[in-house]
Amino acid sequence: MSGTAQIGVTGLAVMGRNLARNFARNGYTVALHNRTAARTRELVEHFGDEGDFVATGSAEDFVAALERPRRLVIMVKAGEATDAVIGEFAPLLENGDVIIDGGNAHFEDTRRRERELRERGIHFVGTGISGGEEGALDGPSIMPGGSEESYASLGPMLEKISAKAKDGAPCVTHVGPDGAGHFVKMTHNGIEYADMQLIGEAYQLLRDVAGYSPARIADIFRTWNTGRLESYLIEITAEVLSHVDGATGKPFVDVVLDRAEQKGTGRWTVQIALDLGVPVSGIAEAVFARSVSGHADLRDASRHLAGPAARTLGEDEAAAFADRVEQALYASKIVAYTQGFHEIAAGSEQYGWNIDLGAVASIWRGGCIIRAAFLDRITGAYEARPRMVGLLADRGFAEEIAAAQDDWRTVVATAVTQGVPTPAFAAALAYYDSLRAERLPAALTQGQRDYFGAHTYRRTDRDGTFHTLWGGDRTEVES
Ligand code: 2AM
Repeated sequence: MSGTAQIGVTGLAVMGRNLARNFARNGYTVALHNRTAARTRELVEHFGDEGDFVATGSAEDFVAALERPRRLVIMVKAGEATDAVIGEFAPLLENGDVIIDGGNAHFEDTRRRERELRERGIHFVGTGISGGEEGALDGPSIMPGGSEESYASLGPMLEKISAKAKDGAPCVTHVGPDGAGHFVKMTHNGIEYADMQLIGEAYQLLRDVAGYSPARIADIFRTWNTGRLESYLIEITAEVLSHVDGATGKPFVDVVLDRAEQKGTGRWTVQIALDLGVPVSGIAEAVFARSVSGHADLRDASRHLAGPAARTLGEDEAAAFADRVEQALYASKIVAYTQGFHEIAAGSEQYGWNIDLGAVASIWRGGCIIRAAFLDRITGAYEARPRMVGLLADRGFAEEIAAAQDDWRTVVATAVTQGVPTPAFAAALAYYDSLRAERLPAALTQGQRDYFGAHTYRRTDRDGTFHTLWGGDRTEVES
């Protein structure tokens, strides 16, 4: 016999609870399950009036409560717990049932789980869910992987509970098979790391070079948020910078310990980029910047390492500099997204996912943290040229960067001469200049490799592989 619940959620900590409530508020009957029964009871006690819930105790009761094909969402901490829960439920499921993993799983784990369950006739949908607790409840950005067939049964429900972009479009798309959804969620977080680091560097420059107070910088971010930089992150930056600490009366940003963590997805984005050979220098610098911030031992050096003489700008100069920082931030942001989308394209190629990059940009417009106005432009650029390698191949973005580049260079140069660390701005600019360069010193690198290790080289003027007899008469031999 089949139950009546259209979806079930197991793992009812805050994310699972809110996702279950979101489904129920949208008219679905939701079966509930949690290892510890108290959480299930609490959900029904506090939110039972929000919709139709079927509270269950045992794994068997949970599975029995679901209509077929069963749709079962797992919301537990990514890693061993996910495997434990799959191991508990899979034996109770039947052909065509769907397990959805909404945790932040590594896409390789998702690929493995999908393969194992497919062999047993069960669909496994690794799903990126972005937007935190609030998003889970009110509408997240959802990045599901898995089979076409599973999306046909699950997609309409996800579309209902997802965030909606300003034009009303649901922030969910079937990203691609097996691990594609979790891969895209990982890269989304990597891009987010870069975005946040770039904003942090802009703030530091306005503080240390322009000499502005946090409150004044908050006003600048508010102004920027009315233009092309409009995004959730710029908006909340203004809120954080204008907040005054209740206990001390100081700017909040001055009383927060300046050590950031770098967990899971940001680090994975860089690790996988190295495996795929994709240059994500801006994202990598963002991860490293957090790492540096966390090394109290290294930063002890702040007591004895010398910097340049301080120089303060006049009022007019400072205002002009602030405008330049906006240009630098925008140009660097285009580079960060270029690098992130390149990684998605490379993953798609490597694993045969056939990911629609424009669709990915469009589902980040609501629910998640990125939520930037210029995502529409990215979607448009990929619609025009689906095979485009990087956003800089798009004429519109290239023109904007060209217009920004003088200010971008001035800002990076100023940061260097004034001793303000801006690793992500500088990495983004170096990336741009590398793409622009007609010749790169890789030619010299190849020469060195051939000299010390006979690694051979190719020539610009004819085909073939060559080696120079460096130890002998330095003639060239074809190899
Ligand atoms: P709990 O309430 O019984 O601790 C986040 O930790 C969620 O994942 C919680 O709902 C938690 O259940 C659940 N969870 C964590 N590890 C688990 C496991 N090994 N098996 C089942 N549920 C687990």
